[in-house]
Amino acid sequence: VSMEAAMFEAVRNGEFLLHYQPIVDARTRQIVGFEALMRWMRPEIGLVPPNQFIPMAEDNGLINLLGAWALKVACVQLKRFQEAAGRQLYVSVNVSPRQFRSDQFIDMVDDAIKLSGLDGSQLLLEITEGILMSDPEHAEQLLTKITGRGVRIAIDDFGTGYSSLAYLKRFPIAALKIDRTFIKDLPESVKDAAICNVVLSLASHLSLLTVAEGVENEVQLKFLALQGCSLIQGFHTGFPMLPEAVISLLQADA
Ligand code: G
Ligand code: G
Ligand code: MN
Ligand code: NA
Repeated sequence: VSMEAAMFEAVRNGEFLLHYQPIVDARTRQIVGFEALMRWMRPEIGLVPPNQFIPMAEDNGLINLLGAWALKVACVQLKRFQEAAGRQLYVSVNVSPRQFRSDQFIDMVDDAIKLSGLDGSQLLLEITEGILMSDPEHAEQLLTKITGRGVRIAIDDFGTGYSSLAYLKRFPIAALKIDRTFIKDLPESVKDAAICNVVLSLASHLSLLTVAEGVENEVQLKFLALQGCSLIQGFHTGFPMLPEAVISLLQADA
């Protein structure tokens, strides 16, 4: 069977799952939230990473179904995480271009919030610069609706797209996620250090949250914390993990 046929079958068989990667406060190192990351568990093959199926789901339209599912599951799961932690957390969910273009997207967000009973402010949606630039009029309208629910927007892979800084002025954005490519050679790389420094300064002046992605060691974390980065996500502070592992971690910590 083709990969595409296998995907449709997989949706029916419930073969998709979400891993959750901790996002921690750069100073206190306390977990403040999680990014939900989709995986496909194929029988007899194993775990398939998103870069091998998201582009296909984007092409064949399945991403709308998968995305709606991920949104609901992540919100419901966050409720359980909060119970384990005894405090408020947030969940960050990736939104693909096709989902963002869909007229049903705002209803999916509303459904996920209603079903989970979360406050809108506990959901953060990650979009890329390209999504904003391809149809700014639509983006502006949809983002106004989304942020009207209290839901926050983060720019994923910040600095890697083809866009101008003007969109930071135009759109209601709450957070910048600094792409891993700018983090991995810190602090030795003079260029990466300069880029991070400027992005963090820009974000601070615009009152935006910053999340450094792909932080893999203590030196990188210290460097970023010192430069004023608010939040850290990476293997150094937590791998993507199954919900049961998240709950154990939060209970041990509570
Ligand atoms: O976990 P991993 O590094 O393999 O994820 C790679 C990328 O796959 C993420 O950065 C994200 O852009 C994408 N991705 C992961 N989960 C989802 C999801 O639920 N929806 C969408 N649209 N993309 C996702
Ligand atoms: O596209 P997006 O930025 O959402 O991708 C997040 C991806 O990055 C996830 O697939 C996750 O598995 C991966 N990731 C998370 N932390 C690290 C890290 O510290 N190092 C590396 N190499 N990858 C990471
Ligand atoms: Mn992301
Ligand atoms: Na990213």
